Amino acid sequence: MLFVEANGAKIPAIGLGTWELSGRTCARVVEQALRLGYRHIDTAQVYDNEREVGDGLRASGVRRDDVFVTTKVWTNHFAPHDLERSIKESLVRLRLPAVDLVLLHWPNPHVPLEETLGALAHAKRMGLTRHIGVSNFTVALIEQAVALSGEPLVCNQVEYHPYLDQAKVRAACDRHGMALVAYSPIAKGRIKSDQTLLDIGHAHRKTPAQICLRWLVQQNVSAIPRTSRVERLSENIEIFDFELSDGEMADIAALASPKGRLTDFGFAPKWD
Ligand code: 1BO
Repeated sequence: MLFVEANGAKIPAIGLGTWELSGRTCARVVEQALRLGYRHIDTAQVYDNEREVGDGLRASGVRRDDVFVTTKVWTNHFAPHDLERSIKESLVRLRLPAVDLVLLHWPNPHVPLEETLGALAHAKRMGLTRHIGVSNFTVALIEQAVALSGEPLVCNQVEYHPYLDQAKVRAACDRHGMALVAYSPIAKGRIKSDQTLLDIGHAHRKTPAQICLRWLVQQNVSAIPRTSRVERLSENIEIFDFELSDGEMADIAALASPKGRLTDFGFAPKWD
């Protein structure tokens, strides 16, 4: 497994996303993923599955220290005391003394960012998490966050796949030594019948999903594909035995379109 190194963190290049996984399915998929070699699991308070992620982690038999666990604080807990309390509640649900990374899940313009980041840095100093970061932040918000944070921010987790150009956000992350972690990296399955990805996949004997994930990892991005199907877990991790050429990388980047974003909400920031 390759790692993406960022401001002191070593983030496995492929992780398991757990958005929309719940109950026994979630615990089973997490357990299987870890047995197959995944070492990075991504959850969030709002996914309502931290308990099952913890169950899967324990059932896998994989040593806790060998797994990079991320959770995210929902925006209604951004007031300083709430933030600390809610991280402690996440740890109780996960049944872990600390996680590897805590992210602010989305920007919240109603709470001063300085206060939320102050509380997040404090949570890190208290040992509740080894690293801190943000998610769904735009370039302007990254700049503000970096200037305000008392501890290094190790990543910005955003939607990223071949249909969505994230060059500006990637450049901002690079400038500040932060990793970009890609959610929805296979565009919620929309890539399955993409002719460009099928053609490139044919040349490498790989599926379009594997081509997408390889394209991300080759940009030093960490990707967290989600699946509820155990058979897909192996497919998503078998991407370290081939390399895309510069031309193939460019052909995949050219698939981006202004309508490529799949996850948007009324509370989302004005995207770059
Ligand atoms: C509302 C959740 C978006 C992806 O983490």
